[in-house]
Amino acid sequence: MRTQVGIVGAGPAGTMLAHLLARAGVDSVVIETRSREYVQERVRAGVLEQGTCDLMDAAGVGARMRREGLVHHGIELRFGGRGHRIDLSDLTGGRSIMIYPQREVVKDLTDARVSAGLPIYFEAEDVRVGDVDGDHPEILFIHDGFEHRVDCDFVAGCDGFHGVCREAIPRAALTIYERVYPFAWLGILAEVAPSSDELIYCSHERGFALHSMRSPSLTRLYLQCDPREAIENWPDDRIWRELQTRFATESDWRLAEGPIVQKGITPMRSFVAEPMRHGRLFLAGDAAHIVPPTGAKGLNLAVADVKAMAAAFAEFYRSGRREPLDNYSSVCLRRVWKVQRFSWWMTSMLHRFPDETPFDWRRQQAELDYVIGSRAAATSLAENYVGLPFDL
Ligand code: FAS
Ligand code: PHB
Repeated sequence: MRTQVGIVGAGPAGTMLAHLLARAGVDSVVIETRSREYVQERVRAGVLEQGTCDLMDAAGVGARMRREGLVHHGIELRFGGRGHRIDLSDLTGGRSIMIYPQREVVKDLTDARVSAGLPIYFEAEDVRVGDVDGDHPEILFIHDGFEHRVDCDFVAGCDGFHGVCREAIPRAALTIYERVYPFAWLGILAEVAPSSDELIYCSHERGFALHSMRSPSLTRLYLQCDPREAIENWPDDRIWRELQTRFATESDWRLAEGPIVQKGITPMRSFVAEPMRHGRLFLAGDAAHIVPPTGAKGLNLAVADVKAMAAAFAEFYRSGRREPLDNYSSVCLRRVWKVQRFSWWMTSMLHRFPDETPFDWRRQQAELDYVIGSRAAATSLAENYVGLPFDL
């Protein structure tokens, strides 16, 4: 088969790119290794930046998000047994965030793709990309036992950190920047109403903890743990005990507990592969970069990448201009590195590091105290958290 843009991966990056291209009249084919059910059930991100929500609206897929999502105008920083609200909307001229699970975003975009009868292949096997250096890139895969080849003008690598597209770029052509953190997040989904209306980022001497949510009846919680931890060592009662300890305040505030329906451990890293383009292969999202989830940026950064990529492809097919395509990597990386900085800063401020000294702990507490006491510092956190403008 032939198409203009072959898209590998049907996560947020791949499905958003396909949708934006379709609206611009650019043909694409999406190839995904997992089943539609798996991709739509995977528990991942939960926070959408204002810009992501605005793009969902503009792309005609925001209706359910607006109905079911939870708009938040602030977050709490909790340390020293006390909570301090950061008024995101007051500090950013009315911008906010939306709690709307990544899997719902992917479901909305996938439903739109399938409803439009546009090609998307789930459960593809042995996916390979070829001739990305040449003029005739192709994607090869097996589906329902048959070999398929997609001849394309361009390939979009939206296949995540463990995909095949970044690996198709000669190692000598890439510069890799990476920082692996000496801790991980143990995350749970609990069938209980959230204990707070907003997210709570908690710095505690035993480690970081985060209270988030998925709906008025589903709480999402994380606690910092050793990256070598096995989830089997964390029975439910141990998880709740540790969370209660870390979230405890001077008042009698307690975390509401309920049945844990999902638990897992996620490693933490900062990672960037430069450039995000090689020949006719363009990388987006986790295929090109990973941020520690402390800043709630992974999904939003993927969306920012494909917004730029879709515009560049649309301009190429409309006018033949190649400049936006040639500028794609540098345009994305300018935002990527600002988001890397913010995610690293939030992570470094809120987590305990095994090699830290008592000085580091006091410095971290002072940084938190500065953020809650300075409008300038709180504004810096807020404008990054709600999302930097796309056209920065
Ligand atoms: P994705 O990884 O989401 O999607 C890539 C897709 O490509 C997948 O569907 C995969 O099956 C498919 N694929 C892989 N190899 C392929 C191949 N060879 N051929 C075809 N398809 C292939 N971010 C946050 O902001 N907040 C969070 O709380 C958060 N939690 C996370 C928890 C976990 C366990 C993980 C792994 C990530 C988390 N993230 C979080 C980051 C996450 O949300 C990503 O940033 C986001 O999924 C990026 O989207 P994509 O770039 O589309 O990559
Ligand atoms: C989540 O709800 O999964 C979430 C929220 C904020 C973060 C990370 C994860 O910073």
